[in-house]
Amino acid sequence: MTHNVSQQLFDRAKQVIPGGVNSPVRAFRAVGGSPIFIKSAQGPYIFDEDGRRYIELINSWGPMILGHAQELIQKAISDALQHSFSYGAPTRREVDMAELIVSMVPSIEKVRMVNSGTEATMSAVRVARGFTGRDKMIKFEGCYHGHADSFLIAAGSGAITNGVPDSPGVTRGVANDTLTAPFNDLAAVQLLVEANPAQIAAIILEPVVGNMGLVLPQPGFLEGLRTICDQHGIVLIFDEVMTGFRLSKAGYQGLVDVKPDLTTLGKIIGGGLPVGAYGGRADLMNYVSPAGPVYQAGTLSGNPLAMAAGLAMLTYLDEHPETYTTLDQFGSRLEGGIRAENRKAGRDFTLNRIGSMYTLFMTEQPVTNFADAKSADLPLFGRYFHAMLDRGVYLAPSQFESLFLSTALTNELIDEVLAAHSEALQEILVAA
Ligand code: HOZ
Repeated sequence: MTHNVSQQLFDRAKQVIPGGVNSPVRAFRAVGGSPIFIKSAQGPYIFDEDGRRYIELINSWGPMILGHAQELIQKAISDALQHSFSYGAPTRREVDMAELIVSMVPSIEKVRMVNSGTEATMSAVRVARGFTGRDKMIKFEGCYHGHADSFLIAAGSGAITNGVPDSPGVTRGVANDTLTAPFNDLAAVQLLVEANPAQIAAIILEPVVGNMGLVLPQPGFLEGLRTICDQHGIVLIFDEVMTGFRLSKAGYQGLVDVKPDLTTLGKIIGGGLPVGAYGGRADLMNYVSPAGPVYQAGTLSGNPLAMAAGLAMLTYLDEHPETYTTLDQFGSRLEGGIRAENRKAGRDFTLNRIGSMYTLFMTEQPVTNFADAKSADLPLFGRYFHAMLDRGVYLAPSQFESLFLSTALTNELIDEVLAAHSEALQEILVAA
């Protein structure tokens, strides 16, 4: 299908923006073809520059839990807008926001606002290092924690999509301090900890991974990590940039009996505006400047527009727990329908889902870690992606991402997605 205006914009973009995009996955390299350029979005729909409408299953990669341009959030931003856009000084909303986050997420006793998930994760690890006086950290293959140097080792999301899980430009020294283990492999973590006695400051993970496609923790994995951290004085960091306030009002940690020491949050707490935060145990957070010696700062931190949007969003979620039931019902209807269509087509593709997040992997083997995720048939995924796009469904342009549902969907729209899936499957499997 041709997208003339998008193609013209992409041609112009490539002259002045590296690869024509401001974030690599958007370039469609993993699925072939040229990216569609977005003009606007409303509720469950997103519209491209060529005037086409799509059902939205990316939702700004997570934050649009209530759908696009939600009135409540629009109003909060427009009210805040009247009073200027940035002060670089403390405001009432930041206090309200911190109090709300602390009340919603039991493991967070103090919280610091930043501007992105990347800032949140790099700052959280710095706190862990400052607090423990140790240099090393353990991350998991295929987990993605933003693009700070120390995380670009065996990284997921755009890094794997574009084939650079270990980015050039990261010094050997930094890389040496990042140890990696396969996700869900407690024994591997234990070995790393024993081989590096009293040297590991932090273990960081997405407790539910969204960045190698959706991968769930196996029973006992998070509990085991908690025990190892307690035994060895290691700071356990949950990166809930994607799952925070999406899977429950306390994030994924609200659904399990494991509390991290620090939690990182991102775009969701800005209702889609550029925000991040890190928070956790007060003794750890009191290490952050100016309370303590670990430096971290930012003029735009706690930006009034972002705080207004985030406060409106989180207040709504706090007061409307039925949101999570609705999201899960949509997820369940979609999962049931996709599985049924797959069976009809004779291909039992793996579908991982929790609540409103899911990934359909183009493999029939279970996906519990990065190696499993990489066994997916990527060319087949590329054809599926385009077959869905042609039928008006906007999916993430990479196998190694999660999809996100919003409450703006309806059962009828889910059924439209299922009809598109059925046709897409026939098209790509006939061609295969
Ligand atoms: N790494 C992001 C999703 N996991 C992609 C962000 C974007 O391109 O907007």
